[in-house]
Amino acid sequence: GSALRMSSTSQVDSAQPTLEEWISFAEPKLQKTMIAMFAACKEIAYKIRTASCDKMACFNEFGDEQLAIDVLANNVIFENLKASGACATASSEETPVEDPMGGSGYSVAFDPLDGSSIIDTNFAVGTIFGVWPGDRLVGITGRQLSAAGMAVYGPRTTMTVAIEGAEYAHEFLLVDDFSGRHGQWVKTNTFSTIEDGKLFAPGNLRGTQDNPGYNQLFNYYLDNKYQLRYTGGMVPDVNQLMVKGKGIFVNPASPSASAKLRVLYEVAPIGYLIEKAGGKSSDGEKSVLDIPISTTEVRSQVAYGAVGEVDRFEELVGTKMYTP
Ligand code: P6P
Repeated sequence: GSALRMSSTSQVDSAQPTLEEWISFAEPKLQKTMIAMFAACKEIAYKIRTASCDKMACFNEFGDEQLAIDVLANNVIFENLKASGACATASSEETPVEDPMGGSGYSVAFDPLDGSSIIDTNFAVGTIFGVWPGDRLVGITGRQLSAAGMAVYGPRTTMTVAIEGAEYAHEFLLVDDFSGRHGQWVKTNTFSTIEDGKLFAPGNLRGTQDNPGYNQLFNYYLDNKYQLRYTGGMVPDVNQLMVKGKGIFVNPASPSASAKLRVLYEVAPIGYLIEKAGGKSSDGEKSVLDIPISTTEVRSQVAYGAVGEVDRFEELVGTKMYTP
């Protein structure tokens, strides 16, 4: 079936619920945790647009040196989670230890600013987060996730989330048009299907040199005239699969390039979003939601996207060159 699509993201009308209206079905502490993450990402979106970042640091409109934008984003998220009262533990890819948040209910692992190496080129970057019940973030898997989300700081600021108790993934737009809904997160899309389709985002091209299976997969895409869409920022590169409702994103490991992406902070939360949006995730042999998160350091190769496309990844690339 075709993905459920609401009106285009450029128009916002009163029929579309705000985040607070939409999320009212969820368990109260999960609501608080999610609302805290949306509030943090709204603040990060503003800081990114107003800070002029050179390679080392950022300077605000008054020329005061700010913390490097990803450290700043890190702090904003910790502060909002502490203020929520619903968060027991939080852990950031920037500071990968489990920090007590003083609350109770859920624990949040996040990558505050994924793709900070492409901020200076003004490419879209994002925030990735996963919400687990309880107070620990190791000895878990993605199967236990209560919710996950990723904010996309592009020409528009959007947040794609999935949450237990609701089917599919859901996109919210941060309204920034000085209308009556300025500053509100408003629901703009529902993502329910990712079809086999000629769109691919191939990470880690070094892997094609010493991973015969990846070479075969890459040639399959070329021979079948797939559209290549890859920015080097996983958040927009994955978000396009749900918005377009087709395609595949791969970041394979190979002898010359070991697995790069962290399971706790990136791979599992995005795997949850993709599977709730009707797609498939894989580490070459199984869903990324089944990768044991024994430490904050666990990394994995990934493929996300349409079932048939990910099946092909498992068939051609699999785990021949990489032991999960
Ligand atoms: P490569 C960004 O640093 C990141 O973590 C992901 O956002 C992105 O998909 C990946 O690394 C890019 O890796 O090897 O293609 O540059």
